[in-house]
Amino acid sequence: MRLYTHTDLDGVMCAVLISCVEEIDEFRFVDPGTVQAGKIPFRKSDIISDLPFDRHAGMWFDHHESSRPKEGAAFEGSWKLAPSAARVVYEYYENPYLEKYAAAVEATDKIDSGQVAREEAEAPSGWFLFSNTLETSAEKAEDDAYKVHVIALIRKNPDISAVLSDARVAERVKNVKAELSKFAQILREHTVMIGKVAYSDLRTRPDLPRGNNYLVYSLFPNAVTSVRLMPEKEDKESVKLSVGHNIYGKMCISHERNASDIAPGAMLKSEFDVGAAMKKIGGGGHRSVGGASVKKEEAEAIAKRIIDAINDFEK
Ligand SMILES: [Mn+2]
Repeated sequence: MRLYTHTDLDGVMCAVLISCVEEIDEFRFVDPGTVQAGKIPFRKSDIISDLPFDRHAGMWFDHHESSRPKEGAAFEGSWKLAPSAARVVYEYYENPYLEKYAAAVEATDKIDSGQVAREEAEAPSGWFLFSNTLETSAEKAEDDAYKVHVIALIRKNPDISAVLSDARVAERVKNVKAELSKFAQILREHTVMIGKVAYSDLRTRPDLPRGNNYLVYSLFPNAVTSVRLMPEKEDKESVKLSVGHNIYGKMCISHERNASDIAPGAMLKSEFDVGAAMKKIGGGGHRSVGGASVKKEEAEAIAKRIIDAINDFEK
């Protein structure tokens, strides 16, 4: 059997769990878009995890709202609205043998649902640090081989300090840390606060090292929202616009804004609808995070308009 799984930590953890229970001969790491495009000739002996559904495969595990199956849809496997697909797999098999992976699944839940502490964003450790080693600027084949290696490693011993002390993992950890500190420095140099928005113009930095999306809120804790311009890798005539609300803002519903459980002065999570704003300019996303690809010459004006709209909304 072949397992098609996502390229991130959740995909890797699904592979760990499924390969303990099923006879998996081969792992393939793909992006959701590739499955959606119908480009993969799935067989009945294939399993899919943390990726969209394909009726040709034999079994499917997922947790994304966008893949929610229709009421009464028949398929082997499981879909649940859970913090991670690994959690869906774990609960589906209910196998005592998998219990030793409980802590790893819990860590995957947190990371896959974006619950990353402020300190972790700046100085990653444990499972979050490990998750950052999975996708690098290396060739895909090299990343894939690394994933196969760590799947075997975690299967043998899911203790994160043991995983991090493996030589191949440690090598990548060193690079991740170096890239993150370079990224932090560039972010500081190219970000300004405009009202309540942290605006990062990274268009002149095609050499941008890998970082993470949480770091900006750690460096600019007063930002309600971040707006970022970045060079588009494939299309030199376009610029990537990303908008996201501060993930450390307190969640609350409008009419509960004065609720007593929210400390005075605590930052509230913005309710400005990012996805809707991005849709208007040809992009998309969720309520709290989204993006669009915009023409190079219009990028700055569009970014400024969005920033004004957010600041107006926040008043
Ligand atoms: Mn996932």
